[in-house]
Amino acid sequence: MSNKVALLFTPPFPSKFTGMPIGLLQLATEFDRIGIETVICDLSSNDINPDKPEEWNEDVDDIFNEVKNEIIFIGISTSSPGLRDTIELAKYIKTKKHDAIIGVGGSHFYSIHDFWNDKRTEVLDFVVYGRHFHIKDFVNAIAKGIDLSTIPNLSIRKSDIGKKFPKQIMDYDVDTKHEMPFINFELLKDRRNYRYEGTAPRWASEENQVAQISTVLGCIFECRFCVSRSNGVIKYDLDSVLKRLDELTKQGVRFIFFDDPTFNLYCERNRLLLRKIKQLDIEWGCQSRIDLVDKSKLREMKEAGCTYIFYGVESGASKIKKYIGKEIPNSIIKNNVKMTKDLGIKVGISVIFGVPNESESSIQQTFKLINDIEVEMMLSPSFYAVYPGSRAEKDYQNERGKLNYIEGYSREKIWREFDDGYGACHYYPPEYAKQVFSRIKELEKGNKKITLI
Ligand code: B12
Ligand code: SF4
Repeated sequence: MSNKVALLFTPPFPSKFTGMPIGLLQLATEFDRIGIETVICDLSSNDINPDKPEEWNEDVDDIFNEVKNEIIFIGISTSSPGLRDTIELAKYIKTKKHDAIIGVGGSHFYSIHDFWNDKRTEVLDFVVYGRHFHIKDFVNAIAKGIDLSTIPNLSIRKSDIGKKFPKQIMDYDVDTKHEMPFINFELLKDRRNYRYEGTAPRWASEENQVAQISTVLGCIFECRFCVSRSNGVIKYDLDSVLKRLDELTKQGVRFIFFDDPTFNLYCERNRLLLRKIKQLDIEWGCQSRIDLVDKSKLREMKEAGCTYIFYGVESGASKIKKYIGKEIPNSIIKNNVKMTKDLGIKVGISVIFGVPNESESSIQQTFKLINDIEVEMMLSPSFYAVYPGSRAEKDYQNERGKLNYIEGYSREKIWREFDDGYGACHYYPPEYAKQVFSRIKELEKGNKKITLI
């Protein structure tokens, strides 16, 4: 190891789900590979209130007190709702280290290319656009002090706002073979926080044996609220995926969450993947579109060690399904949830409220669908959120004007009860969200088969 260190942060964010910061882990793995120490401070993984800086400043202080090596890089990874607190975090870091150069990347920048035009971003020094980013070249440039303007898809602030290197957005070449990068999960010091809301076996998280990977990035569907489509699809080359799975089990991993937007999409590839997973003697979970499973597929998944599937059900009302662009009939939903559970696989479903054309009747139809599913399942209520890059953003822009990417987002406590709630932009006020949530709690009380997550 050299005497240099890279500090990697996520902003404080009271997210309901404590997934791993995969982008940061990829960066850390590359720094580590060339002998540079890394410290990952995943403030999003703790249930920290961003509005109480004393709750997270202390964590940042500890890092600056403990780090002995020369800091050669400070980076923050953010989603759109985390942007405001990314700026707060960067400001705080600069009180600790005045000459810090802070770079940002992550999902917010999949579709935002005029980032510097906003004066509030002044505290940030460079930004990485999208996920088509050459990590190896970047890390090398940082280590050797090479001019970062040579790295594609990266934009650097010059001394004044507006004076910057021109953005260099490279389109993704669909024919390129994408090797799945190696991720060293051991660089994440404590994996106990990552329990996947009870879906990972407790022993696995307590013994740091959990991992989270995506074998495919992006999605071919285009549900109105979702940004997964906006940055193209990367299907990692299957041989490299299989190799990575071997390495993970050698690292001692015994539970994997496959965070592909929808795990069962590419049938033949998926079948080969399942065959491999079966040999590994691990438990795993995934998320999937519910119309992409059937009995034989579910059986294959179960036999390969699948213990949990999360389905995006969204609504029981056809007018909402039509609006969001996910028209899966209730009969398929009921049937496939039951089939999954009957095969011994735990089920979680997400339902979405606050869609612009929501009505009393559509809410009731969703509640009815939930009650009609006659098996135990976990229920994750979500609230229609407008994120950059989605079709919802275009609607919003036409109807209400441009999204305010930094301050236009909800901060009230009630939004934390929903996935895609806190920190997002909504069509409805928090009072409405409160009413909806109290009805969901009533539903839970009256239905012993559901557990809210
Ligand atoms: C894993 C995941 C999570 C995990 C971990 C998130 C994290 N911090 O990494 C958990 C479960 C915590 C999570 C939570 C949330 N998520 Co999420 N999540 C994902 C998921 C499934 C995969 C993301 C991923 O790891 N991609 C792979 C990595 C390699 O890509 P990447 O992070 O973009 O990193 C690349 C580059 O951006 C770059 N990079 C990234 N960070 C940095 C930093 C620096 C300094 C540099 C130089 C480069 C760099 O390097 C990487 C390699 O190219 C995506 C959906 C998808 N399949 O893409 C949604 C997604 C990113 N999540 C989303 C949302 C909305 C959320 C939540 C807001 C939900 C909620 N309300 O609670 C929270 C926000 C949490 C937060 N901290 O801000 C949206 C983001 C929309 C948006 N415009 O921001 C997505 C796209 C899902 C969707 N379809 O809408 N999420
Ligand atoms: S909601 Fe699911 S199916 Fe729809 S676009 Fe997003 S990832 Fe794809």
